[in-house]
Amino acid sequence: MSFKLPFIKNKKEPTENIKLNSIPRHVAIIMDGNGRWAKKRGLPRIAGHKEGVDVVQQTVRTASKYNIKILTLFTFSTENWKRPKPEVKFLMKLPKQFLNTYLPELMEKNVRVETIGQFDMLPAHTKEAILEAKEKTKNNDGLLLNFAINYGGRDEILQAVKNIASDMENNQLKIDDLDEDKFSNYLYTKTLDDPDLLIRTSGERRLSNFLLWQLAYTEFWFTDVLWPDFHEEVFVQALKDYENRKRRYGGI
Ligand code: V07
Repeated sequence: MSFKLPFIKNKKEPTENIKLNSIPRHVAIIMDGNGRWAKKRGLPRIAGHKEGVDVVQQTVRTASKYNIKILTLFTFSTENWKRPKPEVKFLMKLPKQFLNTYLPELMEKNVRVETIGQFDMLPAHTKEAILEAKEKTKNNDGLLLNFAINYGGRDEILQAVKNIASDMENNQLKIDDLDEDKFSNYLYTKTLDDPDLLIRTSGERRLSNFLLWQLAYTEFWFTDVLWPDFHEEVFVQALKDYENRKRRYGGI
Protein backbone atom coordinates (compact mmCIF):
# COMPACT_ATOMS: atom_id res chain seq x y z
CA MET A 1 0.00 0.00 0.00
CA SER A 2 1.25 3.44 -0.76
CA PHE A 3 0.34 6.62 0.99
CA LYS A 4 0.76 10.20 0.00
CA LEU A 5 3.27 12.33 1.82
CA PRO A 6 1.60 15.26 3.50
CA PHE A 7 1.99 18.39 1.41
CA ILE A 8 4.50 20.53 3.19
CA LYS A 9 4.87 24.02 1.84
CA ASN A 10 8.47 25.18 1.69
CA LYS A 11 7.87 28.43 3.48
CA LYS A 12 9.26 28.12 6.96
CA GLU A 13 9.73 30.61 9.68
CA PRO A 14 13.30 31.91 9.55
CA THR A 15 15.47 30.11 12.06
CA GLU A 16 17.99 31.67 14.41
CA ASN A 17 21.30 32.60 12.79
CA ILE A 18 24.06 30.13 13.59
CA LYS A 19 27.36 31.81 14.43
CA LEU A 20 29.97 31.04 11.82
CA ASN A 21 33.58 32.20 11.87
CA SER A 22 34.18 32.22 8.16
CA ILE A 23 31.48 32.71 5.60
CA PRO A 24 32.21 32.02 1.94
CA ARG A 25 32.02 35.24 -0.07
CA HIS A 26 30.89 33.49 -3.22
CA VAL A 27 28.76 30.33 -3.23
CA ALA A 28 27.95 28.49 -6.47
CA ILE A 29 25.24 25.82 -6.63
CA ILE A 30 24.35 23.07 -9.09
CA MET A 31 20.66 22.63 -8.32
CA ASP A 32 20.13 19.00 -9.26
CA GLY A 33 17.37 16.49 -8.51
CA ASN A 34 14.10 18.23 -9.44
CA GLY A 35 13.12 15.47 -11.86
CA ARG A 36 13.88 12.75 -9.32
CA TRP A 37 11.96 14.60 -6.62
CA ALA A 38 8.89 14.71 -8.88
CA LYS A 39 9.23 11.07 -9.97
CA LYS A 40 9.24 9.92 -6.35
CA ARG A 41 5.86 11.60 -6.00
CA GLY A 42 4.45 10.33 -9.26
CA LEU A 43 4.50 13.87 -10.66
CA PRO A 44 5.79 15.10 -14.04
CA ARG A 45 9.37 16.48 -14.11
CA ILE A 46 8.11 20.02 -14.53
CA ALA A 47 6.41 19.82 -11.13
CA GLY A 48 9.89 19.35 -9.67
CA HIS A 49 11.22 22.41 -11.51
CA LYS A 50 8.29 24.45 -10.25
CA GLU A 51 9.01 23.43 -6.67
CA GLY A 52 12.69 24.20 -7.32
CA VAL A 53 11.89 27.85 -8.07
CA ASP A 54 10.59 28.45 -4.53
CA VAL A 55 13.70 26.82 -3.12
CA VAL A 56 15.79 29.28 -5.13
CA GLN A 57 14.16 32.11 -3.22
CA GLN A 58 14.59 30.34 0.13
CA THR A 59 18.27 29.98 -0.72
CA VAL A 60 18.49 33.67 -1.56
CA ARG A 61 16.97 34.50 1.85
CA THR A 62 19.53 32.33 3.65
CA ALA A 63 22.43 33.70 1.60
CA SER A 64 21.35 37.29 2.40
CA LYS A 65 20.91 36.47 6.05
CA TYR A 66 24.44 35.09 6.32
CA ASN A 67 25.92 37.98 4.37
CA ILE A 68 27.12 35.91 1.45
CA LYS A 69 28.15 38.39 -1.25
CA ILE A 70 27.63 36.36 -4.42
CA LEU A 71 25.30 33.45 -5.14
CA THR A 72 25.76 31.83 -8.55
CA LEU A 73 23.02 29.35 -9.49
CA PHE A 74 23.20 26.95 -12.43
CA THR A 75 19.69 27.15 -13.89
CA PHE A 76 20.17 26.05 -17.50
CA SER A 77 23.20 24.65 -19.29
CA THR A 78 24.12 24.90 -22.97
CA GLU A 79 23.39 21.15 -23.11
CA ASN A 80 19.87 21.47 -21.69
CA TRP A 81 18.46 22.47 -25.10
CA LYS A 82 18.60 18.72 -25.92
CA ARG A 83 15.83 17.99 -23.42
CA PRO A 84 12.27 17.36 -24.66
CA LYS A 85 10.83 20.50 -26.25
CA PRO A 86 7.92 20.91 -23.78
CA GLU A 87 10.36 20.77 -20.85
CA VAL A 88 12.66 23.39 -22.41
CA LYS A 89 9.64 25.58 -23.09
CA PHE A 90 8.54 25.24 -19.48
CA LEU A 91 12.03 25.97 -18.12
CA MET A 92 12.25 29.13 -20.21
CA LYS A 93 9.14 30.45 -18.48
CA LEU A 94 10.64 30.06 -15.02
CA PRO A 95 12.81 33.19 -14.96
CA LYS A 96 9.77 35.39 -15.57
CA GLN A 97 7.69 33.40 -13.10
CA PHE A 98 10.40 33.69 -10.46
CA LEU A 99 10.83 37.42 -11.03
CA ASN A 100 7.08 38.15 -11.09
CA THR A 101 6.78 36.49 -7.71
CA TYR A 102 9.97 37.59 -6.00
CA LEU A 103 11.28 40.81 -7.53
CA PRO A 104 9.63 42.95 -4.80
CA GLU A 105 11.33 40.86 -2.13
CA LEU A 106 14.66 41.02 -3.98
CA MET A 107 14.37 44.82 -4.01
CA GLU A 108 13.47 44.88 -0.34
CA LYS A 109 16.50 42.68 0.43
CA ASN A 110 18.80 44.89 -1.68
CA VAL A 111 19.63 42.00 -4.05
CA ARG A 112 21.13 42.64 -7.50
CA VAL A 113 20.24 40.26 -10.34
CA GLU A 114 22.82 39.34 -12.97
CA THR A 115 23.34 36.47 -15.41
CA ILE A 116 26.22 34.61 -17.00
CA GLY A 117 25.89 32.58 -20.21
CA GLN A 118 24.86 33.14 -23.81
CA PHE A 119 22.02 35.54 -23.20
CA ASP A 120 21.19 36.37 -26.84
CA MET A 121 19.98 32.84 -27.60
CA LEU A 122 17.22 32.90 -24.97
CA PRO A 123 13.57 33.41 -26.04
CA ALA A 124 12.55 37.07 -26.22
CA HIS A 125 10.04 36.82 -23.34
CA THR A 126 12.74 35.32 -21.09
CA LYS A 127 15.29 37.99 -22.00
CA GLU A 128 12.79 40.80 -21.45
CA ALA A 129 11.87 39.64 -17.95
CA ILE A 130 15.51 39.22 -16.95
CA LEU A 131 16.63 42.53 -18.47
CA GLU A 132 13.91 44.33 -16.56
CA ALA A 133 15.05 42.73 -13.30
CA LYS A 134 18.70 43.58 -14.01
CA GLU A 135 17.76 47.18 -14.71
CA LYS A 136 15.56 47.52 -11.61
CA THR A 137 18.13 45.98 -9.29
CA LYS A 138 21.31 47.41 -10.81
CA ASN A 139 21.98 49.83 -7.95
CA ASN A 140 21.37 47.28 -5.17
CA ASP A 141 24.57 46.52 -3.28
CA GLY A 142 23.54 43.58 -1.11
CA LEU A 143 23.70 40.01 -2.37
CA LEU A 144 24.61 39.56 -6.04
CA LEU A 145 22.24 36.90 -7.37
CA ASN A 146 23.98 35.55 -10.42
CA PHE A 147 21.97 33.16 -12.60
CA ALA A 148 23.97 30.92 -14.94
CA ILE A 149 21.51 30.49 -17.79
CA ASN A 150 22.44 28.96 -21.14
CA TYR A 151 25.85 28.64 -19.56
CA GLY A 152 28.61 26.15 -20.42
CA GLY A 153 32.15 26.25 -19.04
CA ARG A 154 33.86 25.08 -22.22
CA ASP A 155 31.74 27.44 -24.28
CA GLU A 156 32.79 30.30 -22.00
CA ILE A 157 36.50 29.44 -22.36
CA LEU A 158 36.14 29.04 -26.13
CA GLN A 159 34.47 32.45 -26.45
CA ALA A 160 37.27 33.93 -24.36
CA VAL A 161 39.94 32.40 -26.61
CA LYS A 162 38.20 33.73 -29.71
CA ASN A 163 37.95 37.23 -28.29
CA ILE A 164 41.58 37.11 -27.20
CA ALA A 165 42.65 35.98 -30.70
CA SER A 166 40.64 38.80 -32.19
CA ASP A 167 42.18 41.36 -29.82
CA MET A 168 45.64 40.09 -30.71
CA GLU A 169 44.87 40.32 -34.42
CA ASN A 170 43.81 43.93 -33.90
CA ASN A 171 46.92 44.68 -31.84
CA GLN A 172 44.83 45.35 -28.72
CA LEU A 173 46.69 42.64 -26.79
CA LYS A 174 50.21 41.19 -26.98
CA ILE A 175 50.93 37.48 -26.51
CA ASP A 176 53.43 38.17 -23.73
CA ASP A 177 50.94 40.33 -21.85
CA LEU A 178 48.39 37.54 -21.55
CA ASP A 179 48.37 36.03 -18.06
CA GLU A 180 45.73 34.36 -15.85
CA ASP A 181 44.44 37.67 -14.65
CA LYS A 182 44.00 39.07 -18.17
CA PHE A 183 42.47 35.79 -19.33
CA SER A 184 39.86 36.02 -16.55
CA ASN A 185 38.79 39.36 -17.96
CA TYR A 186 37.47 37.59 -21.04
CA LEU A 187 35.14 35.33 -19.04
CA TYR A 188 31.50 36.06 -18.12
CA THR A 189 32.65 36.32 -14.51
CA LYS A 190 35.28 38.99 -15.20
CA THR A 191 34.14 41.27 -12.40
CA LEU A 192 33.56 38.49 -9.86
CA ASP A 193 35.87 36.74 -7.42
CA ASP A 194 36.04 32.96 -7.89
CA PRO A 195 33.57 30.85 -5.87
CA ASP A 196 34.77 29.80 -2.42
CA LEU A 197 32.24 27.01 -2.12
CA LEU A 198 30.50 24.83 -4.71
CA ILE A 199 27.41 22.89 -3.66
CA ARG A 200 25.83 20.15 -5.75
CA THR A 201 22.61 18.49 -4.65
CA SER A 202 21.12 15.13 -5.52
CA GLY A 203 24.14 12.85 -5.08
CA GLU A 204 25.91 13.48 -8.38
CA ARG A 205 29.59 14.27 -8.07
CA ARG A 206 30.37 15.88 -11.37
CA LEU A 207 31.04 19.42 -12.55
CA SER A 208 28.83 19.06 -15.63
CA ASN A 209 30.63 21.87 -17.46
CA PHE A 210 29.99 24.47 -14.73
CA LEU A 211 32.55 27.25 -14.10
CA LEU A 212 35.53 25.19 -15.24
CA TRP A 213 38.11 27.97 -14.94
CA GLN A 214 36.70 29.58 -11.82
CA LEU A 215 36.49 26.47 -9.63
CA ALA A 216 40.26 25.80 -9.64
CA TYR A 217 40.65 26.32 -5.85
CA THR A 218 37.01 26.07 -4.74
CA GLU A 219 35.87 23.82 -1.89
CA PHE A 220 33.27 21.25 -3.03
CA TRP A 221 30.33 20.08 -0.95
CA PHE A 222 28.01 17.32 -2.13
CA THR A 223 24.73 16.17 -0.65
CA ASP A 224 22.19 13.47 -1.53
CA VAL A 225 19.40 15.93 -0.73
CA LEU A 226 17.36 16.71 -3.86
CA TRP A 227 17.11 20.39 -4.84
CA PRO A 228 13.42 20.83 -3.85
CA ASP A 229 14.41 19.60 -0.35
CA PHE A 230 17.40 21.96 -0.05
CA HIS A 231 16.07 23.99 2.88
CA GLU A 232 17.94 26.39 5.12
CA GLU A 233 19.15 23.61 7.45
CA VAL A 234 20.96 21.87 4.60
CA PHE A 235 22.55 25.09 3.37
CA VAL A 236 23.75 25.85 6.91
CA GLN A 237 25.25 22.34 7.10
CA ALA A 238 27.31 23.18 4.01
CA LEU A 239 28.38 26.51 5.54
CA LYS A 240 29.42 24.80 8.78
CA ASP A 241 31.46 22.27 6.85
CA TYR A 242 33.13 25.07 4.87
CA GLU A 243 34.06 26.79 8.11
CA ASN A 244 36.13 23.74 9.13
CA ARG A 245 38.15 23.51 5.95
CA LYS A 246 41.61 24.94 5.61
CA ARG A 247 42.09 26.53 2.26
CA ARG A 248 45.55 26.37 0.72
CA TYR A 249 45.15 27.68 -2.83
CA GLY A 250 47.83 25.25 -4.02
CA GLY A 251 50.34 26.30 -1.34
CA ILE A 252 51.21 24.26 1.76
C1 V07 B 1 15.03 27.36 -13.10
C2 V07 B 1 14.37 26.26 -10.94
C3 V07 B 1 15.51 25.94 -10.00
C4 V07 B 1 16.02 24.54 -10.14
C5 V07 B 1 16.84 24.27 -11.36
C6 V07 B 1 16.18 24.24 -12.73
C7 V07 B 1 14.84 24.88 -12.87
C8 V07 B 1 15.14 30.39 -11.29
C9 V07 B 1 15.45 30.85 -12.57
C10 V07 B 1 15.80 32.20 -12.96
C11 V07 B 1 16.72 32.43 -13.99
C12 V07 B 1 17.08 33.73 -14.34
C13 V07 B 1 16.53 34.79 -13.65
C14 V07 B 1 15.63 34.58 -12.63
C15 V07 B 1 15.27 33.29 -12.30
C16 V07 B 1 15.40 29.70 -13.37
C17 V07 B 1 15.56 28.35 -15.21
C18 V07 B 1 15.26 27.24 -14.46
C19 V07 B 1 15.81 28.22 -16.68
F1 V07 B 1 16.90 36.05 -13.98
N1 V07 B 1 14.94 29.08 -11.31
N2 V07 B 1 15.08 28.63 -12.58
N3 V07 B 1 15.64 29.58 -14.69
N4 V07 B 1 14.73 26.22 -12.33
